[in-house]
This record gives sequence, structure tokens and C-alpha cells, in this order.
Amino acid sequence: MSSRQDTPPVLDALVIGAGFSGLYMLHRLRDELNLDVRLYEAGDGVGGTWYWNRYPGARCDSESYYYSYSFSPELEQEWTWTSKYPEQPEILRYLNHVADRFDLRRDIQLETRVEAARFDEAASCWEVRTKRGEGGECGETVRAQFVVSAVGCLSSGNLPKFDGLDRFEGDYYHTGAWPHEGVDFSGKRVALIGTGSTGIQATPVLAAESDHLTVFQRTPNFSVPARNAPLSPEEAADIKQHYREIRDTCRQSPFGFPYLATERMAAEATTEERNAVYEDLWQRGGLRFLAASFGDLMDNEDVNESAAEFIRGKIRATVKDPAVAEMLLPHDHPYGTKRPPIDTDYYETFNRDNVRLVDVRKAPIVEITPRGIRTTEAEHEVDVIVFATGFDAMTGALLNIDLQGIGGQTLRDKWEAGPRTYLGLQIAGFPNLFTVTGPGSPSVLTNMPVAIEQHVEWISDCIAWLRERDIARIEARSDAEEEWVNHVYDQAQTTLYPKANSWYVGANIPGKSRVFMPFVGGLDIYRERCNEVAEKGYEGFELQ
Ligand code: NA7
Repeated sequence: MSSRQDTPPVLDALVIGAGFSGLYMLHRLRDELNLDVRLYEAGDGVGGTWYWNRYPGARCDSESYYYSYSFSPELEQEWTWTSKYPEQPEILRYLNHVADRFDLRRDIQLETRVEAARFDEAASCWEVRTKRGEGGECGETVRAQFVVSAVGCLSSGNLPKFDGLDRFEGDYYHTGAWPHEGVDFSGKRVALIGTGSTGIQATPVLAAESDHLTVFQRTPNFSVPARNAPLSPEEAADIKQHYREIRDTCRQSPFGFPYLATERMAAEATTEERNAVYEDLWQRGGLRFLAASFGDLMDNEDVNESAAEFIRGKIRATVKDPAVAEMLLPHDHPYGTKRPPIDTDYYETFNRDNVRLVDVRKAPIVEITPRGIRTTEAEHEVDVIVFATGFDAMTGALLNIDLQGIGGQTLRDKWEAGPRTYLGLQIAGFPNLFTVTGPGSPSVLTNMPVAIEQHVEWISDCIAWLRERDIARIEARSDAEEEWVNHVYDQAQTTLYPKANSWYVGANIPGKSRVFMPFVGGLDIYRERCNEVAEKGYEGFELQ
């Protein structure tokens, strides 16, 4: 461990966040590189997304056997998933098991939020201020040569500023900060605001658990059935036997899934052929509909419309009341350009007597009253409001930390017009700071653990390489960053993605600059580029 005489000892590395990224980062840096590392986590437990998002119906949209770590064959063999799409408590148990199995807890400080970090140019290290306790009175200042942000892409909750919320006499919750003790909805009239992946997962469960559910929908979404099912002992054993092939395919796939990009093109297919593919994928369920239907789905408007119309047909066929079905039909964005949800009985739920759909695009919410929600058309009396209103995605959590780089430049200033990074891994002007699945990397367009492992391994290899050569400081060069930002933009423009008002472009947060944030070119191509950069002695980085 490096140390200085006049200041507190300097950690080799400090990791922020104990989700999938942070836990593995700590393990790599501490157990493979032998570094002195500390991890700070705001929650009172590990798990990140799966610690906070405990809302009814919360489960993963990737299948369990590939939404998991691949770095330890022993871990793979000893952990048995119980269902195709794991529920939140099961993933949280898995992450706790990982923390115990690799003895990570002794270097994790819980209930500690990183509030600010300033780069000390003379010492080439970060000075990090943390906050503990209600009033933040028990914080400390720590120094670390490297800081790795593992704060997650969807961790800074978005609670829209509705007038009157403070006067509401019932209870309200954001799905991303759900009470650990759960919420008893029995006998309650519930309002659910938001129909993204979260709202769509929560709707059927809230409808079943409450007296009455009113869903407030601003934008209808395209949802495909998940087709969840328990994993039989035979299936689980088969997965364990084939883990190496599964992981290899995930690494070569543009989306981090255990299937490769399809070369089938819908532009060359007849309507019947297209519909046969859609029907097959609809029956099989899940995100395959997006990832494995047609290679031109996300860049050809006509092709995309054929998939969209197929899904609209399914909605019409499922929802009995034609007026409600009509309200549920998405028309304002191409399929997949907003993160596509997958569901269990979402559309079927609108056939229940105790469920009502309210279109708040047509009649916007004016205010929250003491007794409920008032739109321009009516007041809806409810006992509980559930906000499934999403996140300040991809940049929010990092910008919540007061980060100051070279010359006192703040990240907030630097990113005012949108995030700028080199490979989504580093930011020019902020040396020795790495961002796991940062904006400009494939991240949210992939099965996250595959993208996370790729970043964690690249970062730890980079730090090992620097230390072998006694290099104290690494910083993305501005020209490399500029070139990458332009490349991320150009790639997005070849697709339909920027057409939607999605959180991928920050459209859900009032005032946020509209920039398509993830790299859309594919995790396989991206991985090659990162490897090439490393092989060329960290091309595009300034080393000192
Ligand atoms: P999303 O996908 O951002 O969905 C949020 C939903 O909340 C969406 O339907 C929004 O409508 C709606 N929303 C947001 N603000 C408002 C206001 N002010 N009034 C009415 N409705 C509003 O978040 P999720 O939590 O569902 O999913 C996040 C990701 O987590 C998901 O994609 C997976 O990757 C996991 P809008 O569409 O903006 O009109």
C-alpha cells in the first residue's frame, strides 16, 4: 500500500457501490491484485439494484442462468436457480452469497454514501468525502489512488414533482426505494403511476393484492410475455453442465445473451414469414423477441412497424374492452427504442373488474390531493400511490456525487450538454477514476452482468498493468474522448433508437440534455475495441 507522511494513508483503490459491479470489482482488486481496497455502499446491505427494488413483482428480465457471474466455475456449480426469471429476493440472496463466499464484507462499509471526491493533482490521488447517519454527521475523508464508480445505471430514482404530494393523506412509495418490510395492500385502493418495465411487472401483482388498482399511463409500451416457469432439477443440471459454452456465447453476443446476432433479415421476408417468426418468439417469450427476431429490426422502419403491429394485434386479442385495448396500443415510438418490458399477464390484468386504466397523456395529472390524484378530467381517490416513474438513468447516480477533477472542474459542468467519456470507462480531466458500465458503453443495451464483468476485468487488468510499470496516473485524452463520443453518436444515428423519448436519451428527466447515452454498436465489437486499446499500451490514455 502506498502511504504519505503528512496525510492519512492512501488506499490503493476505493469502490463505490455494492451491486453486481462493485462486489466483483472488490474481489478482483483485492484478491487477485492484492490491493488495499475499500468499498462504500449507501444501503445497509449489499445487492445494489436488487437491494433497493423490492416492489411487488420485481424480477429480472434476463434468465437466471446468464444473469449471473461467470468468473467462478465453483460459484456456478454450487448455486442453483429455482426459476427461469429470478425474483428479486432470489437475486439478492445470490449476491449476499457471493459477498460471503468471497469474504467481501470485511472491506465493505455499509450505510455510507460517497458525497464528494476531488482529485489531488500533486499527489495523483482522490480525496473522497463520505457521509453517514441521518444528518451526514459521521462522514470521513479518505484518500485513494484509484476510484472505481460502480454506482449502477438505474439507481437514482425519479420522483416527479407533482403539486400537493406533501398533502396526500395516504402512503406513497417509489418502486426503487421500497420498504424492506413490504407493503400490505389488502383492502386498499392503489394508484400506480408509470408503465415502464417496473410498472408492467407490478401491475398484475398489485391488482391481485389490492382492493382496486388504477394504472396511470402516460405512454403505452410494447410488452412481450416472459413465459416464466420454475427450473426443473434436470434443466438446472443441464445448465450447469453447459456453463462454459453458455458463457462463451454470451461473450460473443452483441447483447450479452446466450445467442448470437441473427442474420435473418425481415426486409427479405414475406409478411407470413415475418409473422411466423414473431409468433414463435412470442410463444417462447422474453427479450428474444427483440434480440433474435430479425437483424434489421432496429434500423429499418418498415420492419420495425411489422413487429410493432404484431404486438398491437396481441394486445387487441387479449384485452376484452376494445376502448381499453386501444388505450394500451403504443404508436409513438418504434418497438424496442424504449427498453422493452417483458411481463406475466400484464395485458390480461386489464380484464379484471378491479383494474382501471387512465390515460394521463390525454388528461394529465394536475395535482395530488389529500385523497388521491386529480387529472384534468377527474379526481381518483386512492389510499396508496406507487410511483413506478423510473430513474435519472446512466448519469444521475454519478452526478449526485460532487466530483471535481483537474483544475477544480466539476463533472456536473463537464456533462452539462450530456455525458462525455472515453469508452464509457474514463472521463478526460478526471484521472484515475473508472466508471463501470458508464455512459458511452453498451451497458443497458445488454445483459448487464456480461457487460459488468467485461468492464471490471478491463479495469483491474489496466490497474495491474500500471502498477507493474510504476505508473501512478492514467487519464483519458480529450481527443480520444471526442472521437469516442462522436462514434457513439454516429452509431446511434444508424438505428431507430434516437427516435423515442426514452430514458436512453434522458427524455424522462425535465431539463436533461437529449443525448443517446449507451453505445449501440454491440458488446462483441466494443469488447474488441477495449482489448485493442489495452494491447496498444492503453491507446488514447495519458500515462504519467
Ligand atoms: P421507466 O422505463 O423510465 O418507466 C417510467 C414510467 O413512468 C414510464 O411509463 C413514464 O412515462 C412514467 N412517468 C415518468 N414520469 C411521469 C410523470 N410525470 N407522469 C406520468 N408518468 C410518468 O422506468 P422503470 O422503472 O419502469 O424501468 C427502468 C428500467 O429498470 C427498465 O427499463 C429496466 O432496465 C429495469 P413515459 O414513458 O416517460 O411517458
